[in-house]
Amino acid sequence: MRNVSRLLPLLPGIAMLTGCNHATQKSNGQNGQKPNIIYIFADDLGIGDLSCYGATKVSTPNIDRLAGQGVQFTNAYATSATSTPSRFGLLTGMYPWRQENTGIAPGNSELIIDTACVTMADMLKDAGYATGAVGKWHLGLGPKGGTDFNSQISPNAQSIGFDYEFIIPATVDRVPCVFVENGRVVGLDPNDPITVSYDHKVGDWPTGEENPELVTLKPSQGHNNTIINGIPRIGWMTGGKSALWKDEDIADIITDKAKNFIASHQEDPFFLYMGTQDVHVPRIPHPRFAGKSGLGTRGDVILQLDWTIGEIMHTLDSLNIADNTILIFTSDNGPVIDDGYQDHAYELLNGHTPMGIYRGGKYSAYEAGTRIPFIVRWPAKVKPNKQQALFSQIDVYASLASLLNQPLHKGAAPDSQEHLNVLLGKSNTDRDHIVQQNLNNTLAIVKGQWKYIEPSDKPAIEFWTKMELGNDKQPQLYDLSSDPSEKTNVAAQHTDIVKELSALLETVKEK
Ligand code: NG6
Ligand code: CA
Repeated sequence: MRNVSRLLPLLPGIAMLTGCNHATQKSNGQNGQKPNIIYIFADDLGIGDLSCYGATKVSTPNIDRLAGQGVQFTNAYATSATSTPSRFGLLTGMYPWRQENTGIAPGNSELIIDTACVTMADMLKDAGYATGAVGKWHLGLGPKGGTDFNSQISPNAQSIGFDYEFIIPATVDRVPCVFVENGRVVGLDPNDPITVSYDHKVGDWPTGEENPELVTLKPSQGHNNTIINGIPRIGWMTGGKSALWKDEDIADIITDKAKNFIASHQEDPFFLYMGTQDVHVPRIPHPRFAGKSGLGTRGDVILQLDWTIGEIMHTLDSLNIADNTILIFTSDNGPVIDDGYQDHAYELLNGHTPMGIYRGGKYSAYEAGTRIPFIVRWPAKVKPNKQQALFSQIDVYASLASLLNQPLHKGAAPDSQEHLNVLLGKSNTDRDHIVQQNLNNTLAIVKGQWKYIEPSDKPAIEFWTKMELGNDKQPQLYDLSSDPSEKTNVAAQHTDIVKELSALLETVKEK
């Protein structure tokens, strides 16, 4: 077994951490009764976007059925208010703000998870699982200096514990608009190589900035670089024409890949990590869903997402493996209405409230930034239940390791705590405290009824979306029990609590 200990690059003021030890041994046999595990990250889905969480303007019957058969959390959090860090936190069990370069990744970013790290996928592989990553990735690919999409891309998801990979490299609004399967761009013609840049135009494909007349979906913010399928994206690309995805087919394609992975591993215990592109911008529903929600394309892709979950559930049913499959459905961060395209999402909301009663949204340190829908279904072992305990996605890693009696490797998953009984709805004990992060790495800590947001001199409002980021030069304290919408900062009235929580946050940072 390799035993690599390394120092991670650190943010100023954050103490040194021991790194991860890499798992190389696959444990043998005894897989008989181990449950399959499927973890589905929806993208930018809000706690108010699902009918099982109270939405009335949009209906999500499949996800509602999942919730009705499982444990439905109301106080569960993502680690971060954007995608890359949330995904990093889940898979490494380490708070992303401990490592530099975990912010929103460009489409040509290097793989940001050190291949020496024992990820949750490594841990499950060690426990005898077949592991697959399908859909949105957004953790970078390839070595430092940028991804070369024209040859075998390494490192990739397979370098951090996944046997199989079929991924969207970054986000659907970022180039390159191609799928990568086991390190290769799918459908790439070697005579038409891909070039990608995030700092200057490459090639001669039209851009939103130069050729706005060619655009079928206009940007509202940013999103004015290379036009692919009529949609101007973030970043420039040229080449790889035969490999370009069709936006309206993405849900069908990744759902198919996920179903195939499940079917081909029905005899093994398997771990499927799936990231949907829904409901991130650009929101391009398949014609079957277009116009069906009455709430514009944001609503339509919620229907599409619900269909995807239904397909996964039907697949499990038809293979007769639903009973012993743990199916977790959640979101990587909170919702945003206009995230950069003129899709009329605001005008068409029609009273729909993606944030529920919560303040802020995607990017924000306020509750709607990280308080997400979180549903766990395991029919064989778990009774349907509502779960009000405080829970964080950071704890999924250690909790699943405990379920499988997999000891954590030294240095692995340093922030992940075992809360298996909470995950499975068998206990409702709150985590002592949880920490979340906004776009600017401002940290907030929730403990009991209190939420403290550390002072920050970063902007109060996100430049493009006008989202309240929760940054304030003064400390903020909210009593979530009486003020879940964080309307009144009571820091001045409870200086003792502010002191206690800021000190606690410092100890977490220094851990
Ligand atoms: C922002 C993009 C936004 C989205 C986000 C990442 C602009 C103006 N905004 O910078 O559209 O892509 O990054 O979203 O470019 S995430 O859910 O993947 O974190
Ligand atoms: Ca997201």
